[in-house]
Amino acid sequence: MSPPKRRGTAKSEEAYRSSCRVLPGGVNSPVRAFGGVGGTPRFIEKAKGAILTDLDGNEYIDYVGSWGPLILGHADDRVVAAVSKALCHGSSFGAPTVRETRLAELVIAGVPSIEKVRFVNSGTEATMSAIRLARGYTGRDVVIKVEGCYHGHVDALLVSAGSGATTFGTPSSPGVPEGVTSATVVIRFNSLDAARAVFAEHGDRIACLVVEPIAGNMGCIPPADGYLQGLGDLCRAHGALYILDEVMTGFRVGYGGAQGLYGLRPDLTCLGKIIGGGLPVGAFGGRAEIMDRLSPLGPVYQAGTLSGNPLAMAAGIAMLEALGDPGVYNDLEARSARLAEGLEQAARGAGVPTFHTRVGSMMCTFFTDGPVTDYTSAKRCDTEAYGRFFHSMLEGGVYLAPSQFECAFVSTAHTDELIARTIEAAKEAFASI
Ligand code: HOZ
Repeated sequence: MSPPKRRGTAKSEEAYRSSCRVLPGGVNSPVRAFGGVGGTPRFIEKAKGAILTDLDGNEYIDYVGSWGPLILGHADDRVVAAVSKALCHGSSFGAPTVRETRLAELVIAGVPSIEKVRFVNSGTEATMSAIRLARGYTGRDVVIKVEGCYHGHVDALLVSAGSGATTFGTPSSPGVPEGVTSATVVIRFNSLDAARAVFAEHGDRIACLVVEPIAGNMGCIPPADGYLQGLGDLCRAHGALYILDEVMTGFRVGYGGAQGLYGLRPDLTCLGKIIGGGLPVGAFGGRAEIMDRLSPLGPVYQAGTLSGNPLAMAAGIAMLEALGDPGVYNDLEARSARLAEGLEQAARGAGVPTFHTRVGSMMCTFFTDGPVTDYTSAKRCDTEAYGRFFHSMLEGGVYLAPSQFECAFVSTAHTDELIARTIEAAKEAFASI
């Protein structure tokens, strides 16, 4: 591949001016607006493999990968063929298809804690519905949420910690009624003591605890040894459901997700865009006895015209079939390790204080000397330094997340050459800040 083309940003700037006239903030999801790093978002024209091309014709090695799902890279031929074939037969029926059964079988085979699954359209829908199901199943209201974990824009989870460790949270966004978050308690990530305290005080009222097993929305923060097992034990001891939000980690850190990696057996699991090959999909699943409380078998209501959409199911089947080759994960691990080591050495070489985390093909460079183990330590990062690094990388043809508090994702399309080029760009970027 020839060096990334640099052609200015006039077309992206013009596109952004136009979009700002008709879309709030010019975007349909806030982080895309570059608010965390400054400057003008690049408008994407197309992508193939690991390369994004913007409207001006600039090419970037992409480590956002649509925020995680594109493990095979952009426009993977197998996924494109499956979606094209499905589209020729109709884009939506609002009636069952055998593709839904096939994708469910693949998900269940890959994630042993899931006996039955329901497909929805996004990770947000998955977590929202899993919480409703947990409340319906247990007949309890209280939800425990972990600080810094993000589960989509679900009202009950847009919540800031209360004044004490075991007090109920307060809304973190206008428009979320206090009545909704008043049944949510927020605890610190990686602190079993915090979880124990909440269960000790509210144990018989707790419907569920929801957590990202590897935090991916405050940068990438791995769980401390025994933390996730400890949360599961607490849930079991108090009759609460243990919900793992594997929207980012499912089929990413291994075919069995984080639960496969750490040997966990949650009651419910939320999955997202990965199982739709990058198309709009979410899913939640778990023990049959719990899932059967969903309508039409049970009383807990959940529905959607686009749920199990044929295009998304076709993409998901192609994706999971391709990921079924264990070689994929060995390959991803080797490439990701090379990149992470290269970035760490580049930062050290330039004398920039950073703390690096990685689990499989998701990773983060925190602009702090660390350690980063939870939301409080993540917030210590020098976000302005990250912004300078981000822009220097962009200029060098590398597209990172426009926020310090997101992960970098490696795909099978990131060749050795692209990784080497990324490390060279990082050396220059660290030196320049
Ligand atoms: N917060 C989302 C990623 N963790 C943003 C998704 C998007 O903007 O597409």
